[in-house]
Amino acid sequence: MSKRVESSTDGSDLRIGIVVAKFNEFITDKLLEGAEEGLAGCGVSADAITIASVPGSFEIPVVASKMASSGVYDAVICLGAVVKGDTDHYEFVAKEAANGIAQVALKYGVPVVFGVLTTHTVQHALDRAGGRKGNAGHSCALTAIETANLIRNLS
Ligand code: INI
Repeated sequence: MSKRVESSTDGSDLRIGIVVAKFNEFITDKLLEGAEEGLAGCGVSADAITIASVPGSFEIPVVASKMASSGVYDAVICLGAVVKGDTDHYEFVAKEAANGIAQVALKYGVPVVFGVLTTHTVQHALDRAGGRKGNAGHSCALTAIETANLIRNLS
């Protein structure tokens, strides 16, 4: 007989860390707003949320690592906006942010959610930060809650 492990979007008993990049702050502020709304909608109280601002998306993994390893947080949400410029810098920042975030999650067994937009234009980022394509911060909040509850139910 197979056994299905269920998850839930009830965040009332969860502690969440958020790491948000200040680079492209006019975009990441909106992602943060979406994430906070999403968490509140899942019943996460404001005092169960810790927000850490970092200079840019490249700095997200090291702070996410500190949070994930602390044992304090059930999930960490990473928010940033990497927008293609005139040089290759964008490629390196985006890759390191994505790889670093994935590594932190696997190393500590804590969901570390990838809410770093990587787009070719500012408009494409704004579309995904509360614009016509929704708010990636909001969907990351739900992903964090669901994955944290799933992990809790597995153990
Ligand atoms: N950081 C971002 O979050 N988004 C970007 O688009 C970006 N670009 O394109 O340069 C960016 N660069 C800064 C980077 O994250 C680091 O803060 C910096 O390199 C210092 O380590």
